[in-house]
Amino acid sequence: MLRPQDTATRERKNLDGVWDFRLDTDGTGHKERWFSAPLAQARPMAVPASFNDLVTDQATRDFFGDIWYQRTVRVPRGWEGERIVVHLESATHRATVWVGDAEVVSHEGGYLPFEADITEHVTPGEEFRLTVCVNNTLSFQSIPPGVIEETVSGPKQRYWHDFFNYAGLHRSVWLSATPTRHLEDVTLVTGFTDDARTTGVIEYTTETVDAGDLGVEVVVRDADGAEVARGTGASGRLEVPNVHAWGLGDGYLYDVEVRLHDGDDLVDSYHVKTGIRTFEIDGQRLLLNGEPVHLQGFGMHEDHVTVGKKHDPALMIRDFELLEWIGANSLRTSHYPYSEDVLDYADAAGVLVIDETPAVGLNMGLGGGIFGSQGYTTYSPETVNEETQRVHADVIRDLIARDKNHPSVVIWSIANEPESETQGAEDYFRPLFDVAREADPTRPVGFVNVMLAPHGKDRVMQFADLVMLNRYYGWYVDTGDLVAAEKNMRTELEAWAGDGKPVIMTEYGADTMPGLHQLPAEPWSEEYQRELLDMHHRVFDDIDAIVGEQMWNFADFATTSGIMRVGGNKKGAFTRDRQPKAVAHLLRERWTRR
Ligand code: GCB
Repeated sequence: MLRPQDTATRERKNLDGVWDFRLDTDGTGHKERWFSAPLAQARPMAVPASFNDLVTDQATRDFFGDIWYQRTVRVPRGWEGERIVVHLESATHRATVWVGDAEVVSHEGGYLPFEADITEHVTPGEEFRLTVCVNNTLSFQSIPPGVIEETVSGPKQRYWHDFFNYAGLHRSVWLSATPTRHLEDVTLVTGFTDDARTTGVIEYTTETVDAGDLGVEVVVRDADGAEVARGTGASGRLEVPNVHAWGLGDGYLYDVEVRLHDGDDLVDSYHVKTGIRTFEIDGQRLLLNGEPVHLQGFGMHEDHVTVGKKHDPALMIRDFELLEWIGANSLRTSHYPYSEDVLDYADAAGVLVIDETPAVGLNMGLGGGIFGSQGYTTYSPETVNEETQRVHADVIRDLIARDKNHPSVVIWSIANEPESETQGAEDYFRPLFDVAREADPTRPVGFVNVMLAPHGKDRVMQFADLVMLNRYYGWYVDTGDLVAAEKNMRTELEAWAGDGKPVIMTEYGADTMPGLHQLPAEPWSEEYQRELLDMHHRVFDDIDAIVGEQMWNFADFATTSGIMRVGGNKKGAFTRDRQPKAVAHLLRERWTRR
């Protein structure tokens, strides 16, 4: 699947705006065929957006079940003879789509795109009714998992991840036209011919549909539009002389145009922007273009006031401006794949990305106190089981299929803080690492380890190319005692360092109420957050194997309500409206100095 694009042979029409919307509170929508008529009792709803924080009543905000969206769409009259596709960038967590009365696609997974060929259901120049039934219920067979529990006030959705279960159509919806004989996929792998990295290499493979007798041509242009390489054939290897390598803060991109042609006639054209770089693990170092690199930055969230998980270019730009201001060179898409626009931006800005699946909360042990639920076994036939594993494998493949060509993406994280200290964990994860490596043999694969499975107890890290750790010394353990925190953390990190793999601290931090000042510093104060980070940095600087530090979190974010959270998670370096806490200045001093 290729993302819709406007090219010499393709066109797209954006379907964002205000749609009709209705919660299916009685669960009757499918039976009553709500897709087959204008949606009754509809209210207006923004697309894209999470619906949850646009409303004022609790029942709607916390609703789980079927959520219906509908609008009419006119097919551009010039699209006669084209293949017409409806493409949804994100429907959280699953959706079914109808064109008129015809069901055209269903898709599982809330943060990755899907599409349907609707050519036979629509007529250029005419309107059709587009209905999307989004479902946001989490179960033990969804990624992320959840469960519905009966309570005295009725059924409640429970889950084990620490961010609010925002739902809806979170990213753009497109109608697009491609030629019937068309390109279906392009894969690029880049490198250099020589150690001096003067000549770049782009290896490409293409997939086409109904294009047996057509030629494939690939043209590479530099950032000024000058042609620098050209090749023919469905796959090949191109050399780019005097290459401008992609690097940190230097997101130099080449435009790779793939052309399907019938003699002199252009049949299809698709563009992929790529940077030419290598990224590899060498012992305990991460090498970008052969040079050691130290990751500094954040685990983030797609999370904003009012719009929830909506992708919004203005809010994205503010985030990247702050990342640049603070000297960050990397981010993790904690805890799900972000909008592709974010990766495009990271490509162009020269920011490194650890790209994560939505596999978060596969850990019933974490329930104790924090997320409020105990009493389940994580891996069992009734809970996270083979079906969950199959869904998880699909999401790994879909993530890699979507993001494989982004130079910014350097590491795959296949899960965040799963239970990883048991035999069940070992059995569950072993094949998933194979799935990731088969889908992309070029990038390191890892998962993010939780404090409950420290060095010596964890049984999954053996499969990973590198060690990624979330640790809360000085917060969830050794609370308020940074001396003990430092000692304990050093001991654990040194043990991990002894395993010979690079170590990235993918989370560390402390909840902090902006404006709360205390001397001596106490937990929750701005001073304590600074002291805690200072302590961590001192330890990181002493251990060579630590090649990355990503503070938790970039900004404060929404969570479920509970006694552990005050208006959401407050571990941000920035507030939820993207203003710096004191710690942001500390990070800026450290990261702009390096
Ligand atoms: C973690 C999780 C993250 C939480 C964080 C916290 O380890 O990975 O999702 O938000 O801790 O603040 O508790």
